[in-house]
Amino acid sequence: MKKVYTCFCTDVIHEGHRNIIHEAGKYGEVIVGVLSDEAMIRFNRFPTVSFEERMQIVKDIGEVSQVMVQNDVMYDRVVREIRPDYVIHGDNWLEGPMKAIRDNVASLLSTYGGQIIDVPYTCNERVKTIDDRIKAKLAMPEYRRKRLRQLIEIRPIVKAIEVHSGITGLIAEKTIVEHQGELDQFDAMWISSLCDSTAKGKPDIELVDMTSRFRTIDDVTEVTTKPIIFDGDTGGQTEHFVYTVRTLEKMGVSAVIIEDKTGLKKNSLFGTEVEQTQDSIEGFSAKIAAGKKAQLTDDFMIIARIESLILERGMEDALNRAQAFVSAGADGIMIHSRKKSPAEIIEFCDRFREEDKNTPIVVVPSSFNSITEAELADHGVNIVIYANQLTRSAFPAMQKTAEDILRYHRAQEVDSRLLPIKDIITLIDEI
Ligand code: SPV
Ligand code: MG
Repeated sequence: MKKVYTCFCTDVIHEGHRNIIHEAGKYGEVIVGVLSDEAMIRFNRFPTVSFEERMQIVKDIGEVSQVMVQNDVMYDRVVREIRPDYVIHGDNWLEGPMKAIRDNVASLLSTYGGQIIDVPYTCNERVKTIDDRIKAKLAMPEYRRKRLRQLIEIRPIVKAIEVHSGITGLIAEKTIVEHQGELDQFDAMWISSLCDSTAKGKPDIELVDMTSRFRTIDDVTEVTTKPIIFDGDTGGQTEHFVYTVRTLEKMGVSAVIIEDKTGLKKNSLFGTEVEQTQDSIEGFSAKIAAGKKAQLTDDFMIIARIESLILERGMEDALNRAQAFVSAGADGIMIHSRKKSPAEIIEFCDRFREEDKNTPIVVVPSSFNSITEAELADHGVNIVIYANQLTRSAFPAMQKTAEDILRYHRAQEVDSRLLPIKDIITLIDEI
């Protein structure tokens, strides 16, 4: 009997999957791989049911003779282990980032004469409705909120990108790339105070009020499913912060990061060039404790951001504060630096990890941008935030377009740099 292999990364079995199984059965014994959660997150979306349930729904299909775990998006291990005569898949992998997976399978099968079967991808209203429902579930506050904690458990390092609108949210949500045989995407979104303020043409001094910041969150949550880390600046008055915590939780935000500054907050990347006041350990610990007491779910995280390195108060001060803020109830520590070299961040992480193996560490490598995600993970970092790169890339592009239209008195010269009209009108999904 010939072996026919297919891999499923789905929470439900719909007619498209049944069609694949049916076609597979015509060629031999059907073996189905279920993609592990970790692999699924990298190239598809977060599962809405547990891995065990996903295994079970495949086992329950009568025509399936064997179910196995597929731990990687690429098929190397699977093909080595079972040497399938055929690998069957929907023909949607003939283009886009998934083509890399098909290429991987084709090259593996070619070594012993195995074959790929591409079946027409089932794309109809019924399948689309199922897909929309799964996305809608992922976007619901109770599912979205807990996902950051889940990702910290699963991912070697959680990657967040800055968003400040529906459209930047869509970029964070949908961008997936293939690079050197690996598929990857962002895990989470960062609602930066700098970029949220900049998008409104305002300075990053807590001038854009919370109600307006919540509107930005609304715009983002309307069109995305990924978890949100909110830049809460100083958290404001403790009496106000407790309300902010409740609202963020209600909106399905996973974490707020507040920084240990007080008075008029300026952006950290100014460092000591402007006057900035660091809060006392006692004052900031009390704010964290009040926030933790106010929160209603176990999912929500309050992350304490330490500004000692930014304000040149030294490593010992940063480490003391980290310990104190964790004792006060912080669910994570963000350590910031504006040095070009990552040395002080690495030292902090290594020394913090000597004492504390578990509390998540967050970093924002805007200045120390040479360090890779893998290096950060090696030093115990759990979350990396790309805090402003989308805004900084859009601004020069828009400015140049505006200048060139003025320069040439028409728009023809800029057109080749623009998103085609067809793409912009089809960019937004309709329900
Ligand atoms: C932000 O993105 O608003 C931040 C990070 O707080 S930084 O701008 O580096 O201070
Ligand atoms: Mg900020």
